Amino acid sequence: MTFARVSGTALAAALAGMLGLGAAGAETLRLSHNTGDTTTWHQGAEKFGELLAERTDGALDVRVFPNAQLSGGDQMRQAEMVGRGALDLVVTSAINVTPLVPEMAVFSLPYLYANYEQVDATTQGAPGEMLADILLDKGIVVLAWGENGFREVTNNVRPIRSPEDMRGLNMRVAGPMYIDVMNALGANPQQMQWGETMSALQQGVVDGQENPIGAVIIPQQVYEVQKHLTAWHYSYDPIFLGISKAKWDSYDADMQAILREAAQDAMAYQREITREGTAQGIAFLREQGMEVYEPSADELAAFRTATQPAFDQWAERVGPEIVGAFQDAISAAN
Ligand code: X2X
Repeated sequence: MTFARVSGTALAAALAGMLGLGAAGAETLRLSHNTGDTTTWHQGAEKFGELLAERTDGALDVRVFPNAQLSGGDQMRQAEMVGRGALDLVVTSAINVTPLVPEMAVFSLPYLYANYEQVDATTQGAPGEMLADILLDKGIVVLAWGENGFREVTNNVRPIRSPEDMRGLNMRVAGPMYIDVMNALGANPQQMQWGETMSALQQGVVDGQENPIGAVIIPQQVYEVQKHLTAWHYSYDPIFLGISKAKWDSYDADMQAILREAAQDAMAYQREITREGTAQGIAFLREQGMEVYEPSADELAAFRTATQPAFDQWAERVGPEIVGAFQDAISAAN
């Protein structure tokens, strides 16, 4: 019995196809993220691909898959998939990684941060490195930190001015820590994929949700289905651009340096456009007909007090060493 003869070139092309290599020997990496293709997450991911293609003369490029398509719509599964090499790259936010790495909840502890200087002192400094080290143990190399942002609450029932106003509201939340925060406020939290949230809001399955203005609320047009927004800044959520360690280890030091720099530049761009969108965001949302409430310092203090039990519970889960390192960097940045 004889096998059909295959030309060397055809065989190489077939192998290249199996390995994800393009015709010119270029490699296309797959990047998964869990928001729509209009968000700053997506823009940051696309920027990374552009910079990488440019700086490797086309040897490496990136295909971006939005809406958690590559993890069957499950936004929390992406990190685990990257960790075991089933995905090359991920852009996701810290809260989505908490089922795999509970310490990632540190960033989002209620009212941990008061401003962007404090944020940058942690995500762009040694505290961020502590988390990157833990993720490395799970097979994920963090290349750069970007921004989802300060999460603001929206709903269709009433303006939220005090913790009491949250009582009894059915709130969609992204992850486990927010369930405890919402419970502390007397709301009824329900964990749901972001991909299912817009229709749940539209149909009244839930009354409200919480997300950052510049990265998500505006680009995903949450204002079309929500009446009230309160800028309570109750929790900060960073994103990161990560690569599977298996993939990372397949490159030499020069290529790794290009990957890391392209990621750093892309996430710097992503943070910048997210902050710009957020700064202009409240005026824009009012133009769209939303009622936006900006709490006073005293009102913010009341929210902080009401969410303290969830802070304490999760600070314990994260551990004093990490929480302490974050708090020290935050005090130094004041
Ligand atoms: O699901 C959300 O709310 C989002 C998009 O902000 C996260 O990925 C945490």
